[in-house]
Amino acid sequence: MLYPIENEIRQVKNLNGIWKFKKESRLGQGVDEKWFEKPLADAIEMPVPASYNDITTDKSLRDHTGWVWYERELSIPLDWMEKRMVLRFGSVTHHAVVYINGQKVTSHKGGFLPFEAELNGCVNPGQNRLTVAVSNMLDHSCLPFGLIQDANTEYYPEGEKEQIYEFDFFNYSGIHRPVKIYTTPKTFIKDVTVTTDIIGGDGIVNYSVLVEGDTKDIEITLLDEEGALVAKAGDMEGKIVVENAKLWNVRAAYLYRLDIRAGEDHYTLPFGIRTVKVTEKQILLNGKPVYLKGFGKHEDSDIRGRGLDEALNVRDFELLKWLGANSFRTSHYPYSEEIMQMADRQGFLIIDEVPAVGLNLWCDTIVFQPGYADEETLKHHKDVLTELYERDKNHPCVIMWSVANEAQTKNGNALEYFTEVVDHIRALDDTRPITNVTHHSITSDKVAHLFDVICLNRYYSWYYDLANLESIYPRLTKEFQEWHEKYHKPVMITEYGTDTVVGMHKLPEVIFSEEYQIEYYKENNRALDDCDFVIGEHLWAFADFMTSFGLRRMDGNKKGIFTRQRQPKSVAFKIKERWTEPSTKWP
Ligand code: BDP
Repeated sequence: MLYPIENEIRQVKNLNGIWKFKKESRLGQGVDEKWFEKPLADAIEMPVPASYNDITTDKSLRDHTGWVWYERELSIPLDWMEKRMVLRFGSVTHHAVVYINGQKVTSHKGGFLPFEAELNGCVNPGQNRLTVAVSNMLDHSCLPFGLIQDANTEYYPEGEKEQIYEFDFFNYSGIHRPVKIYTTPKTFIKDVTVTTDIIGGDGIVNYSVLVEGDTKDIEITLLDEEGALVAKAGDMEGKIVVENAKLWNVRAAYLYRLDIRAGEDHYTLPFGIRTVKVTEKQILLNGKPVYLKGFGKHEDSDIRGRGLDEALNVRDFELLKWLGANSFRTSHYPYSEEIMQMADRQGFLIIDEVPAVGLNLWCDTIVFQPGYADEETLKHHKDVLTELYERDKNHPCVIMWSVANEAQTKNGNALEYFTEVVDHIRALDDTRPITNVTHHSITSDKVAHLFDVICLNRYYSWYYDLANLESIYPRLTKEFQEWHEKYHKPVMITEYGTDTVVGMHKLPEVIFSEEYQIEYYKENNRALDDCDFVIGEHLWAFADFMTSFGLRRMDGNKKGIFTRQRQPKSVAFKIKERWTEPSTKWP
């Protein structure tokens, strides 16, 4: 799905800002009372994009399970009526039903990917009413996977639902990414796919353009970063050779542009020329080994929750560069398109993950039965992979797809389930490696052979063998060796960390202190340095983040190298040393 752009043909109108907002007080109230038919009564104000949970002082809204309603005026310029008009949501978490002037125009399931609706025939010139119903309920057919049950009526208001989920981040909800209307001509460029290869010093650019409507008239121009002409082509699909190509490299990005004119439409796509390959011990970018230094992250901050925040994103990238990081994983769901574009421009390598997080952990099995992951879950898993691929396929920053985080991959139908998942994504994209991030041991996991890289989350001396720092080195080296010897694939640590309370100092170190976090990483990194098949280290986590409330979570997860406000804990300076001064052995 193409990102909306503006040029002399296409226009974009941003609908971000303050919307009207109302929470249902019983499930189904909005539809029963037809809230979409007239302006929302007794509404409050709500910013878009943002999670709604932390904006007000209302506890029942923060913890709400069910539907909320958003509404705003939509003004359509008269001259747009002749064009094709598209309404586009960057993401709505997790379900959306969209109405214009009381008529349903589209719905979408899945909280982290964009969706669109054509507006022709649904809008009038001048003022219209846009209403969006949003639900945060997660059941077995959703990703993330969840269960919904009636809340205990003795202690909860009548009819209240309780959401059970098995992932360690707060279920932030709302309209999380920009809402836009854009125009195209009636015959329009619907899609563009670019893949690249390198032969000698030349870049090979394979492209295909999908046009909807009646035109054979197509002109493709390949431009370099300064806008100078590199090559021209005149077919809907083809191969362009870029002699002495400037490659897109880690932390040294170079973006060409494919400028497409089809009929009256015009679209420009930035892309990079690069290859990604995996050998038995390495991951190669443009034929050269790269060691991944970075994090598992979250889209998460004070007040706006998971809502897009450009200031925060720029700050995060500045901190990544300050540390000498070169990569991150979109744990545990696809991040905004704006983040992916920033990574393209700045040369960060991304492991792009779908929201299959905590899949069936509590059931301990995948059995294809109602209430467990079943055919509906699998279908949605494939749909989300398709949507992610269609959104992100042209981003050079995406070097690997991750199909799940800590899914149950040891019992029941796990092998059957994940074989289908892997076949699905491989059929869509044969240019990128695929991984599954696992917490399982080598003896319990049944699916590792399906993937190209073994990605392991490991918490020795934290969740296992707490406070036994001496156990880390022997356990990690032994275990990593075993994985590598069994599968002959590169291994990467995708999560390791300790909850650390900023400002808590203890000598000698004790758990939760800043000193413990330093000693913990020191021991782990010593082990990683002694395994030559390890292709990277992603610390858990980049910054502290909000979770659901529980005795193990004091105001969220504190495993950040930075605080939630993006200030460094002591360990950040050690990591910076490790990642920026390769000759300096830790510490
Ligand atoms: C891992 C999960 C991650 C958690 C982390 C933790 O993948 O989402 O936040 O543990 O407990 O198992 O901090």
